[in-house]
Amino acid sequence: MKNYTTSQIRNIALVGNSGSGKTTLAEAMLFEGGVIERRGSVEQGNTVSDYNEIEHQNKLSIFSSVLYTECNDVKINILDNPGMDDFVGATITSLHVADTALMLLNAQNGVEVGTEIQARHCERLKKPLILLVNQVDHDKSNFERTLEMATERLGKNVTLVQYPLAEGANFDAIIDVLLMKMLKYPKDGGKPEIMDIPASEMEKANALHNALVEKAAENDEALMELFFEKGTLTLDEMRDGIKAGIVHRNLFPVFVCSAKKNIGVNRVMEFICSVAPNPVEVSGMQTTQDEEIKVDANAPTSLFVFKTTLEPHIGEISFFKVMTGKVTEGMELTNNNNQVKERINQLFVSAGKNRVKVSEMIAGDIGSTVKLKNTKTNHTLALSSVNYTFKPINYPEPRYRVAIKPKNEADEEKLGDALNKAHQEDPTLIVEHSKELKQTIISAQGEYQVNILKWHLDHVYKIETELFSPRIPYRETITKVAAADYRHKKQSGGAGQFGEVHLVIEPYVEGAPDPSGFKLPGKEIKLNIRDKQVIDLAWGGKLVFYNCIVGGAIDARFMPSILKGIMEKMEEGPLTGSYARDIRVAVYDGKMHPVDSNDISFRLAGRNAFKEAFKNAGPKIMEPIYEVEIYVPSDRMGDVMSDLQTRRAMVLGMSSEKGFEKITAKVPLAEMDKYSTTLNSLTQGRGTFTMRFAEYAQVPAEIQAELLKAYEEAEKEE
Ligand SMILES: Nc1nc2c(ncn2[C@@H]2O[C@H](COP(=O)(O)OP(=O)(O)OP(=O)(O)O)[C@@H](O)[C@H]2O)c(=O)[nH]1
Ligand SMILES: [Mg+2]
Repeated sequence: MKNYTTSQIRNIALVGNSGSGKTTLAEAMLFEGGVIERRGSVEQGNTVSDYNEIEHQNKLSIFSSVLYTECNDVKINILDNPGMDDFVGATITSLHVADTALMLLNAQNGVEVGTEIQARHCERLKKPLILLVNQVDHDKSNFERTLEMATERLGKNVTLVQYPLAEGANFDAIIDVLLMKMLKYPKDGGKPEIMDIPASEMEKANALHNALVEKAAENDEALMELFFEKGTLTLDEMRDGIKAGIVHRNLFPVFVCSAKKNIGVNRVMEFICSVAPNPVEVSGMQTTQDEEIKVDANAPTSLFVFKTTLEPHIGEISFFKVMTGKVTEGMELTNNNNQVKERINQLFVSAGKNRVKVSEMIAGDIGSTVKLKNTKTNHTLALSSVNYTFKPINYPEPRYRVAIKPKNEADEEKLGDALNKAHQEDPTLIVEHSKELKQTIISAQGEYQVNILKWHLDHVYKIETELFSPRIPYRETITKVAAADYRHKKQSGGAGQFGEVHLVIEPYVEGAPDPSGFKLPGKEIKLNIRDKQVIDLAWGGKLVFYNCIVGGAIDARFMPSILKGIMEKMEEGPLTGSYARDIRVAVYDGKMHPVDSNDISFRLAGRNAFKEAFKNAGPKIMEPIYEVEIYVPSDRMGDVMSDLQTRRAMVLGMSSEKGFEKITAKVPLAEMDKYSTTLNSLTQGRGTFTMRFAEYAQVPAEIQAELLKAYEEAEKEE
């Protein structure tokens, strides 16, 4: 392979709804560029991009893949992504390093929910966008409607460059209003014959051409003046104007094709080469210091590692984008995230699982290397004169939780390892061993994603596992004042144990003054605060501990033991064993024994006094509440709303957004179990949602009763 300069590189991410034809298009692009000699198909499971067995079984993309092709002396790096929202992590990774997004619209369906979601990610990441209406050869193709929907969603920047002369089985010619030519394709696609536009289409083509000229001129004042002077622009002038429009997202040009029949693909590639921005012409990447680093071949070498995969027989492959300078075989670089030196022994250009060895790569290019020991996704590798570190890629919050355990306890460690690797490959799979819930919890984007993980555990790692509903991280607290005295006494031969603690507890309220005393039924307690400790609990909330002992009833050296005992009970709450929070405790009296009092006696006395008081202090269970944003197609709104009603949801708002309704609601985590699956079936896969933790709130009385009962039964079993 030849060495390319930065201006000869284009980095394109393929995005679009699942089934729009991204993988099929990538295959045609590789074929057109001469990288492969035969085009495979998704049906036959022999495309370059979908090379994993699990992708063949499912007949869709699950991982993103890095591919390349060539056209007019330009190297196009293609990042083919899964369209399914469960794998959105892959798409976000690719968008992060791509300079332009090529968004496929399925001419059968127009703008679909995946289109919608991915358009939003492109918007957020400010990625230039080229639109490609695919499947125009399909009998259900409806180009006009697709265009209308795209304009409705993306606005007036959507600008036609091409339209099909005929759709469906007769699709073999494209009117190109940038070239002002008709491209007529042979039966099996490939290179078109360039012809004059037929007279019958001339009026329409002229009108669209003028609209395109105007749009191109809009982005450049000099061009605008030229346009007013001459009434038109040359092809090169238009290309400059269109490029400026694309870079600033003021222009989303529309192309048409049939990826399957290889009609129109060649022309899109040519447009990418001649008009789409090269890596220097778009914004750079942010560092952890919020500095922007633009692609620059003349600066000292730095690379950003955006993805790692595990390949059988090879091990870990690290994919990177060269941000500055160039990388050469054998170069020694420093990992700026952990200061470890890494040697780049081999450099590869990838086309799916096929790799071509190269000796160097210039800024802007995308490549891979193997056997980096201490470098992971999101790390920066650079020459020692470079001191910045690139910001890690930001992924959406998880929306699906599940608990996992090995069927065979001996596999515990092996499972931990495998899950760790899975997280490396897909950062949206988050694994946590929760000490609190005593479960290993996987947080993910959806059930489908977890099923794919399970398949890998079964077939690749050969670990049998069980998935089940995860516990909810409840919290316990109190709602009123209560006191308790507890005497711990033990005399069984030898040394005895003795400790007595009198304490009073009340709810902690932010900003409330320290208590001076309490009037309780039949009892008045006066408090004389000698010491106060405010403890920020690791699980949220506070514990305030007052030492109010007078007259040496309990030695100061036993106060830490009492606090330790209370903390033990806070960690394993008296109601259901969940963490307790937001409580003030005042120890105001007690008794000691000159010989038998020791640490353990006071720990137990403190713990049991606290437990007793807690039970009389109007104890309440609190549950995590999430703020959920749901996007639903308008016609499914009713079903989604009635389902929410069964989930104790509090709807906060509703708004319409371009054919979709957005519902914002607060929903208890306990009611969100498998919500992504339910929403999928309620909307035939057209709905989507995000969720993030909002607050803890008291559970309703009937649910508290159920939880208490369940805990008692579980305790009995143990
Ligand atoms: N008729 C027709 N079918 C197409 C065309 N492009 C793709 N298909 C078919 O549509 C289906 C989905 O194509 P893929 O290329 O897997 O779509 P994708 O966008 O990669 O899908 P995901 O990987 O799930 O995101 C396959 O059966 C393809 O053969 C096309 O231009 N015309
Ligand atoms: Mg695909």
